Amino acid sequence: MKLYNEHNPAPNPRRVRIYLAEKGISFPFVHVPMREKAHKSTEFLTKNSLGQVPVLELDDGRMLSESIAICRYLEELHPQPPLFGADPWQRAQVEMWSRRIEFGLMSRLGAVWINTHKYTAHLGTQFKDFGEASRLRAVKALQWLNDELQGREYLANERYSMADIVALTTVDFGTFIGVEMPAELTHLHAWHARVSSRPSAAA
Ligand SMILES: N[C@@H](CCC(=O)N[C@@H](CS)C(=O)NCC(=O)O)C(=O)O
Repeated sequence: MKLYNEHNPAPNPRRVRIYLAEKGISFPFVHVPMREKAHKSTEFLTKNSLGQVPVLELDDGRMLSESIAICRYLEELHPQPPLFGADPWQRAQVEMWSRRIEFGLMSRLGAVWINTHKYTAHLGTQFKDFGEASRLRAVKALQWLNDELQGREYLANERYSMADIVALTTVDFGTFIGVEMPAELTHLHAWHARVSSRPSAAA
């Protein structure tokens, strides 16, 4: 197996790297330099027609895209320790939280990134009003997350899971693009410090 990867601050490949570090799994990474548009090359588009990283290549040549799908596949091969929940209820909780973070926060941050950031200005028309409205919604999502984290150490099942990986990479990407966690969101900051202190967070 090998993973087509991009370095930080790209949040989606980082999800897989953190997952691998938590599991103690390693296999080769192939760097796909996005600044050089390697992810949009004809060759890379045969691996993922969306031109996005990460992509997992199996030993028989099959390709798997989508960071969470990649981690779910690896979870089937390496079930311990469980990062997607240990029973039907726990698995549903991890799914619920991962989807809430992706749809409620990551999609808003993506809109801020594409529509307001100087690094993406060359990609096409930026709809600044939409980007700024998305920034407000992203901050509201952070406030909601802070409230949800009151009295809890982790997002799902009172244990570290894929949902925390998705949230950590998303929150850190927000900071990179200028949507920081407001200082008064103390539960969110405490959770962030907790998950960032794990060695895997350096991935
Ligand atoms: N939902 C996908 C998102 C993948 C994605 O958007 N990756 C970014 C890098 S972090 C990318 O390749 N962006 C280039 C593009 O969308 O054209 C996943 O979870 O893997």
